[in-house]
Amino acid sequence: MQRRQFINLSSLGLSAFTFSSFKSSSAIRKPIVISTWDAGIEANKAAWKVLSNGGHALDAVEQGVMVTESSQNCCVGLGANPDRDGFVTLDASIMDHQFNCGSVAFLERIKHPISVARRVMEKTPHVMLVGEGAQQFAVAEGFPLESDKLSNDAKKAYENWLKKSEYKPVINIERSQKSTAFAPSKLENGEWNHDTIGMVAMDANGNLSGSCTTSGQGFKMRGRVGDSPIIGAGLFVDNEVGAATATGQGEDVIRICGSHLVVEFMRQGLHPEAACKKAVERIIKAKGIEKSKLIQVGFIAINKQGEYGGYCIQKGFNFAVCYADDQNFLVDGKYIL
Ligand code: SD4
Repeated sequence: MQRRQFINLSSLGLSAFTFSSFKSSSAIRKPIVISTWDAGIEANKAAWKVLSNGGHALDAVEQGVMVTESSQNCCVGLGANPDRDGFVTLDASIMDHQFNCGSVAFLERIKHPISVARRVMEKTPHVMLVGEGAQQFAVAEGFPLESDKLSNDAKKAYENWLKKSEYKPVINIERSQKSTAFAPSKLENGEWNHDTIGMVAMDANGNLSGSCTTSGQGFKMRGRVGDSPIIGAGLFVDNEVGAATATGQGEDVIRICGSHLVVEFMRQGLHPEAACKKAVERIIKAKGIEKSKLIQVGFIAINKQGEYGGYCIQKGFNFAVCYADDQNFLVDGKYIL
């Protein structure tokens, strides 16, 4: 790191972090589910149904994000923006409390990649299937092959994008127009960029699980895979410690094995929010402040005490927290830059 950058980081207090600055959210709180962005509110409701009936965290995180995969107003699933060749390709991962995990990447024409990821975990000797092979497996497992037609919004966005064909991820695109002015999920010209939901939960038995599903970044290169299906990057669960998931610029999450790093920071005793903050700092340190200003990455995490937290590079990230029938609310992620 250059000296100037180091000085900047120091002046921002990045290297002077103290645990005491993070208050515990409460004593042991379970069940609990948290998920990225404001689409997380609806997803949490489905997850909470499972958790509040004594169900397993694994079922909760699958059913929770399936809501988002099906949603017409959210670009996680098949209605999302295509890659630059005009195809929607999906990535997803799931992990339980015993280090079992499964993922799919570069999957086309399947409505619920998260459920295919779970089947990979439960029915194959592998962790990850991609592309054609993942699709073949899904079809063999009874998942219907959906149309490859783009949704109306995505078609418009793609036609618009083709005019310049510039790959320019837009930060905080995931936030809905309703929630805040600074980050509309749909741009005025009808363009969508990328969208993801990551969810981590602890059930009444104290077991943790997590899920992450995405259409990846809009207008990406064909074959591009982000962090979401990469265990340790977009998602990680260690039932002794906690669980974490990531959103934002996947390449930068992969570079630092982000979600695994967050869990390891929690293992060292950090509160989930502090752990997320340190992982964000790691990205900024690696990338430098100026380049970091151009991207967004957000992490969320829970620990075995049912404490939760999130942190991001810059203003605009939020996450949904649910731990009771009448407690499902959005939290603005604290940010560094
Ligand atoms: C990716 N991390 O494919 C995902 C995108 C994302 O909110 O999280 N969008 O890089």
